[in-house]
Parts: sequence; structure tokens; C-alpha cells
Amino acid sequence: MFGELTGKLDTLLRNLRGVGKLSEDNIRASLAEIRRALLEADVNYKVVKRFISAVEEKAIGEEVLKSIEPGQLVVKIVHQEMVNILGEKIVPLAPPTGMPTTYMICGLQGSGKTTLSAKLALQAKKKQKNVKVLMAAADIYRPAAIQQLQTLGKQIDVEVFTLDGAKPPEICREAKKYATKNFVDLLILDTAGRLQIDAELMEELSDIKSATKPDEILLVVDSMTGQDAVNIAESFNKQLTLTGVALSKLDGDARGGAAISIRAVTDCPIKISSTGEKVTDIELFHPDRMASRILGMGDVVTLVEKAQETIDLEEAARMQEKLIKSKFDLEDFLTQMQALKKMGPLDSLLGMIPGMGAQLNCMEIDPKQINRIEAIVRSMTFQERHNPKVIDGSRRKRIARGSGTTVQDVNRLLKQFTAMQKMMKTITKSSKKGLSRTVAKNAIKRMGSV
Ligand SMILES: Nc1nc2c(ncn2[C@@H]2O[C@H](COP(=O)(O)OP(=O)(O)O)[C@@H](O)[C@H]2O)c(=O)[nH]1
Ligand SMILES: [Mg+2]
Repeated sequence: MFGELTGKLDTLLRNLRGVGKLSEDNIRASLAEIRRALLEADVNYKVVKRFISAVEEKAIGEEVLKSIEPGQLVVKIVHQEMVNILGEKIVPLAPPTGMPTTYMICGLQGSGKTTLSAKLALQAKKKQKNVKVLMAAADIYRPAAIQQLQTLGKQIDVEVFTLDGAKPPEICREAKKYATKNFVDLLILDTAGRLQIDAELMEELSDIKSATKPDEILLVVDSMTGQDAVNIAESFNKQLTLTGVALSKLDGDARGGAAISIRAVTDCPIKISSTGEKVTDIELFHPDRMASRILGMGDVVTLVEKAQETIDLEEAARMQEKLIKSKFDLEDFLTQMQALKKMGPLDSLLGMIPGMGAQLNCMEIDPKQINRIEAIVRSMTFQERHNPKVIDGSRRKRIARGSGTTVQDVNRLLKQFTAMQKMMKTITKSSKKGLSRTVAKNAIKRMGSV
């Protein structure tokens, strides 16, 4: 997420933090660089101006300059202002009720509406037992759009409403009738998009709005859109009065402009982050966590939440016990790697670790490697897995043959394992003081380079 912008801001803030004494000129120079980084990342110029002057107003003054850690204070101000720009607090979606609660999903073609509809449906089902969800297929223009929603519906076990030969407003009106009659709690209208905003589209959406009186009118914005995202959001908002924005494709290498500008320009809250193609890749939008990620400070809270969703907690506790006793073996190494694989792309996860965002640009992480690791560990005997020290030259050759890899691959894995063992020990030791940035950084670097 926002690789380049985060890299620049992380470096700038790190330099600021390290300064023992700050002058007005220092601060102004740093702010000028932050300003440039934001503009280069396609953040709307009005938003940049507002952001910089807000930071300047708070950062330049006796209080900061004379404090013990002026750099730290400035960083804190920058973070707080970033949170303000992104929206201060979480704004949740209207909860499902038997009325039914209706979400109208709109946006340009390809922005991610259909995907988001399924994600929201699944999320509602996960949150509340026995909730009844219905999705309506109102995109009659794009070939196979209805089928796409039906496939997703099957995948997550949610009914899809269709109506052959009808126009979108009629489809949505009938879907609402059907939903009311059948005690549906949440109705999600997957509307049609266009390549660009046009009068016909807006009229159709207005008709859907008056026909269904939705509780949420969500605009899906592709975060890769850049400057244009703001204009799109303004037009939709003017016509429909949006209740919220969902940012999609945050897993890609968007420059950050759309995400940072939208709230400030439209005054419409960002409610949802969509972070991948899978139906489970959805998060509530937390402005403070997003600000931390943008500034390279990581997002440990989301990382832990993700881990809790995918990792067996008992398993994790057992692992920790082993770590403390230094009994972490290759079997555990494999389990950890598999758990990481389940959690999603490694680079997006590492971006959540404080100080790690900037490192990612120069680090390649290959998911195929995890499969190779698995093959190698599976070719070891029980004794070898639990006591890797016994793996001598001839055993390495045998393991390589058995796993369809080379002796170099086996050597690399054993080296990686030793590095991870060491890293685990350091982290366990330093966890009482809080994980130090340099320790984690160096450990990961070591792992990446072996
Ligand atoms: N990487 C990524 N891809 C997404 C995300 N959301 C949607 N997509 C992909 O973007 C494409 C268009 O999505 P779709 O939901 O069909 O867009 P629609 O035309 O607005 O309904 C599809 O290939 C989706 O898999 C996301 O958050 N991340
Ligand atoms: Mg669609």
C-alpha cells in the first residue's frame, strides 16, 4: 500500500525524530519535503495545503521548540493531522435489520462493486448468526455481470435476486419487495457502472435511490484512480448524497492520493477498505490505523486481528511456549510459514509492522518459496525435523533428492531457519520492552538475504 509515499514519509519522519534540537527553519524545511511527497503521490493540492498549514500552526511555536523531544512532538502532530484528514473516527455501516436494511453499491465500471457486494454480504453473515442476506443483480449492461454475482453468491451461500428483461430501477424495486416479503435483514444492490460519469447513469442511480430508499449509498472508489477519484466522488455525492465511500484495491500499489483526498474534499466518510480479490479481503476503515500505515509507522492492531482470524490461538500459545523454551524446530517453522501464507500476501503483512513499510521496496518476497520449504521439510525424518543439527552433508543430498530441490535449497532453508530461531529469541527477549524497530528490521533483512 502506498509504497513510495510511505517510504518517503517514513524517512522524513525518522530524520525528524532523531533531531535533538529543532529550529523553525528545520521544521519548515521538513514540511516542504512532506508537501512535495504528498503532491507527488497525487494528493489533492487543496488537501495538501490544509494539511501542511494545520501541522505548521501546531508545530511552530515555543512549546514544541523548547520541548525535550521536539522531533517526536512534530511527528505526533503530523500523525494527528493525517488522522484528521482521513476522518478522525470509524463510521460503521448501518446494521442489518428486518426492514430490510438496504445498501446501494455504486461506482464506475471495474471499481470493485460486485466484489464488494459479496464481501459485505459475507461480513454480515460472519458478524451475526442467522442473518438473512440478499444481493440484487442490477448490472444488466456488462456482459456476464449477473453471472459474476451469482457465482459469488454460491461461493458465500447468499441468494441472488435477478429479473430478466427489466431495467435496473425496476429490478431493485422488485428486489426490495421480495426482500421485505421474505424477511431479509440485509439487501445489497449491485448496480451498474459506466466507464465515465454520464447523465444517463446518474439518472438511473437516482431512480434506484427513490425506488428503494437505501440506508447506505456507498461509492466504491478504486484507489489506483489518482486525482480523478476526487472528481468522481464529488459528482456521485452531488447527485446521490452518499452515506459513505469504500476504497478498493488498497492492496495494489496505489500512490495514496485518492485515499488521502476523498474525505477532506467530499466530507463523506470512508467506511470500508477493500484489500484484495478474495471475498474475505475487507476491513473497516480505521483512520488512525490508516494514518500510521501511510506514515510508515505500521499497523500492529490490524496485523494482530488478522492473525487472530486465521491462526489457531491455542496453536499460537503452544508456539510461544516453545519459543520461550527455545524448542522451536523445523516442524514449527513450517507451521509458521503456512500460517503466514494463509494470512495473505507477505508484503502487505510486513507493511503493517512498524518501520517495515519503507524496506519493502527493496525486498522481494516469493510465495513460491513457502511451497519449496514445505517440500523440503516433508522430506525430512522425524529426528531431522526436531533436531536439525543432525542434518549433515549426505542427509542434505538425500533431502534435496526427495523434495525435488537442490542441496543449495536445503542449505538456504536451514540458514533461514537458524535466522528465524535467532530472531524469535531476540523478539521474545525484547518483547518486554516492546519490539525494537532495529531488531525487527535487522532480523527480517537477515531472513530476506539468506
Ligand atoms: N486486487 C484487488 N482487486 C480487486 C479488488 N476489488 C475488486 N477487484 C478486482 O477488480 C476487478 C473488477 O471488480 P468488480 O467487482 O467486477 O467491479 P465492478 O465492475 O465495479 O462490479 C475484478 O477483477 C476484481 O477481482 C480489491 O480490493 N483488490
Ligand atoms: Mg459489477
